[in-house]
Amino acid sequence: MASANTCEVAISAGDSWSYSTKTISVPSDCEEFTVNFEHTGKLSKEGLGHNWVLAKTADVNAIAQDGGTQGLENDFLKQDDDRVIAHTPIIGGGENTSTTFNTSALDAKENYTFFCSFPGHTFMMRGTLKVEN
Ligand SMILES: [Cu+2]
Repeated sequence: MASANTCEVAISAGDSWSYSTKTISVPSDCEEFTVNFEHTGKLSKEGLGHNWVLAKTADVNAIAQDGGTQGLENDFLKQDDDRVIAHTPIIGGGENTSTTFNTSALDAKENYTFFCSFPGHTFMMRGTLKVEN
């Protein structure tokens, strides 16, 4: 059993289109994994909001395309999109949020990408999530 600290990660984004990290590793002995996400900038969520969305890499572009028209109130995601493994709400400067997901949803052989679904951010705000062996 891993210690609680290894089953979570802190990631942030400010008033630009990038995350503080490009790679997240999930230890294979974590049953759940928590992502603590902070917006370290000053701009509002309407102006330059960010979220953290996890999906299979192959699904990312379609999720972002479908979500782009869904509005801030839906976190720019299609509601109940079962391609989305986990996501936080969109937050603005000075706010923080988190999401916890069950690692049984992850396959060590699969490629996962985390991204921001705010329109215009998706292609720059991306990183890789992998399960450690
Ligand atoms: Cu963003």
